[in-house]
Amino acid sequence: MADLEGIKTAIIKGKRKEITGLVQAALDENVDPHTLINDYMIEAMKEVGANFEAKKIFVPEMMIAARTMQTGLELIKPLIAQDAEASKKAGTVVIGTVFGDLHDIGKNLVVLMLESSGFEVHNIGENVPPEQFVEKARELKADVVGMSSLLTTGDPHVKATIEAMKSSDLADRVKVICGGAAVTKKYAVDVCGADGYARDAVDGVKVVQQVLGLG
Ligand code: B12
Repeated sequence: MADLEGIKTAIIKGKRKEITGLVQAALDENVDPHTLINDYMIEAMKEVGANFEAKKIFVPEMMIAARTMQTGLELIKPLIAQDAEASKKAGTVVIGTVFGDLHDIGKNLVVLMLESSGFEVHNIGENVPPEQFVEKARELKADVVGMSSLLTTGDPHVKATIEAMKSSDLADRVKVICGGAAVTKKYAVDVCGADGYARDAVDGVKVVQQVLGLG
């Protein structure tokens, strides 16, 4: 029987060699990939964050846990992405992590979910300055710009990025949405003037559809 708790533990403990076998066994037993990600893998990362906050672990352990998560996700990605090509394209989304922030796991999950929902997605990476969001949105003819922020020190960069988008020539035609553990709806939408906020990748797809007036 699939060892789902084992998957969670392997991520928390950073057992990168074990994760592949455990995830593959779960997939072989037809465990839903979304259940695996949402109920076990993301939950594991939350616990890693709590352990870091409680000073039970430090940056190196957090990094090993993140790599273990990514190794597991690589196996699952093709299953989630397989229907994507057929339905392209509901719109174009440019997405990146704000300046000063290197966290990419959550953003990459949002990319995956959007792609599998028929959007053309351009992942412009991490540590992205505000002006680069604007340039890329223009160059790639984005309908939506999404930014991810995991660090509370990133709040000014979230604000600056939204301001850069809203004061540019793209303001009328490109919607701006935010996500990531450091951002709240109140801050992103009410304070900074974003068009939308999503708490997770599934919600992210809904919010993109919503700001584009789709279904
Ligand atoms: C893994 C991790 C790391 C890894 C990152 C590896 C990587 N490749 O991403 C490493 C070790 C590098 C790291 C470094 C640091 N980290 Co760190 N990290 C984490 C940890 C444990 C998990 C993050 C994660 O991947 N979560 C899993 C994903 C799936 O969740 P998520 O990112 O929230 O994304 C979901 C939603 O938020 C949403 N979403 C995310 N982005 C977007 C974007 C859009 C557009 C939308 C719609 C939705 C959306 O959808 C996603 C999927 O559902 C968090 C703890 C936590 N609870 O978040 C700390 C955490 C974010 N890190 C923290 C800190 C302090 C740091 C460091 C400063 C530590 C240090 N002293 O060096 C550095 C900063 C480096 C930098 N400049 O960025 C703090 C931040 C505290 C704060 N209040 O600012 C946290 C909260 C830990 C803690 N509890 O103290 N970290």
